Amino acid sequence: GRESRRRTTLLGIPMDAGTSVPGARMGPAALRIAGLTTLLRELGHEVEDAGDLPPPEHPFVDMAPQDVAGCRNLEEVAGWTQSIHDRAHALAEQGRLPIFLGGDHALSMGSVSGIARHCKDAGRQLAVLWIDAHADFNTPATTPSRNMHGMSLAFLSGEESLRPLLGDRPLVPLPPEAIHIFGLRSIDTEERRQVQAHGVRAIDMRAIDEQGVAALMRPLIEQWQARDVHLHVSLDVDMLDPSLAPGVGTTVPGGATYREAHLIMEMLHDSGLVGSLDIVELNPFLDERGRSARLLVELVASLFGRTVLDRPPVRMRAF
Ligand code: 5AB
Ligand code: MN
Ligand code: MN
Ligand code: MN
Repeated sequence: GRESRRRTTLLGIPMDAGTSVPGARMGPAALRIAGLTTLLRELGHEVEDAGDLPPPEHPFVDMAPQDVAGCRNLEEVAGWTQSIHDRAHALAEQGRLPIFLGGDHALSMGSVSGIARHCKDAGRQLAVLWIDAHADFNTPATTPSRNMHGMSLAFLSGEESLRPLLGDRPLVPLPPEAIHIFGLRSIDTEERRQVQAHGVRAIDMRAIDEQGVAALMRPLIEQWQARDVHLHVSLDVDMLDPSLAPGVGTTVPGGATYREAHLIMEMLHDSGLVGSLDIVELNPFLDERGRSARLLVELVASLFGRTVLDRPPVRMRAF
């Protein structure tokens, strides 16, 4: 059986300051309406719903003027980053499994940095699986859009120009080997240089087409298990094909199929390594009759142990 009960906390992050298309602020409500809490409880997990994080104060951000110009809604994003970071760090310290309900992908600057800080304190290695059509590795100098949801991974990798977003909180930068992008199919020219220069691993859609999800996920999971990492999964809805999940601002054709997406989640569940999760970029204002929200909730079910048939028990561990 899979009675492994996780102590989860849902935290809504109703932000869309990281984008130029509003609507992702409605994401947490849509995920709740689609039945996320009930479903996790039905799977046997403890669920605490911490509600939505309130919109933060806008702090002063001590960033170089030429970089400020590249960042839309800079102070707002910095405020969110700092308050999300504090909550993420606290939840990790309490041994909870936080599920961050976005909200746009800029929220991961706060969630992952907070988790990274806790992992460092606790002497755990952190690995991040960035499931996304995009690399989110732009900087204020390279961004074609000024949208900060396209910069989160660069920030988390220690990009200096973005460092002021966290104010005086300590930043624990992720080493390149801690990051895997999965599902990549849209990358900007300068961004691609950055990803390659940093040595961040990316599994693109062509690799998924040629080798399949299972063959690509297996070695990653084995490598993470060997190091007993805390795995943070950052799920950007746009990794899915837009025909399945139209409720996103940045659709890119050629995304994951329904079964590919579920298989990723099922394998991650069986790994027993997942310690925190972001569900980001859902824009209910652009959705069709709640389809995208419902699909996401189904995917979370697979990530938290729903199976078609019984399978042998899997290894589980505490936070
Ligand atoms: B998302 C683009 N690279 O920087 C940019 O949805 C798109 O969090 C970023 O992955 C997409 O504006 C950000 C063109
Ligand atoms: Mn993203
Ligand atoms: Mn700590
Ligand atoms: Mn994306």
